[in-house]
Amino acid sequence: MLSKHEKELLVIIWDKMSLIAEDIGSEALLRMFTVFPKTKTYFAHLDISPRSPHLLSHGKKIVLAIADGARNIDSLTTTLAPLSALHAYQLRIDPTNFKLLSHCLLVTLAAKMADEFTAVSHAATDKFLSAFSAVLAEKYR
Ligand code: ZNH
Repeated sequence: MLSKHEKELLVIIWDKMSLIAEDIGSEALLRMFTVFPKTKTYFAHLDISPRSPHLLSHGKKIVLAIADGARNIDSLTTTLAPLSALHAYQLRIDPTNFKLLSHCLLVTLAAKMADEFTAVSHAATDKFLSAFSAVLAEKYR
């Protein structure tokens, strides 16, 4: 589904984003909470106000998990198995939410990367986040 070129591009993009993981992740989360307020219900136990330590640390975890996925794109199912189980059995996140966060991640990348976020990068990232979300949602079946 993803070409060799796209896979290489994704590793480059997410390695770069890993360097500013707190910024990218927290911005994507804030966008999600603002545009889709129901998503906040999962984080009632955390302080998710802008730049709060929880928001930054959680944002960082998300970006690093995605970067890890990009580096292991041909074995996403095994790489993400623990994360998938966590979201399905423990956190019980309704899988429709994965699409919402993916969308907000795309918007965040577009805003941060500006001209560097080419149509090719956009398409590759969109496909990758869909695949990532599908794996996260796998355990619900
Ligand atoms: Zn999630 C957690 C990732 C989506 C909700 N996450 C988490 C973590 C990670 C993640 C890495 C950590 C883990 C540990 O610690 O071990 N996510 C992720 C990703 C994604 C996601 C990558 C996509 C792409 N999530 C999601 C969504 C939601 C969520 C959509 C909702 C809305 N998570 C969550 C929660 C948690 C998590 C709630 C827990 C937090 C705390 O800290 O408590």
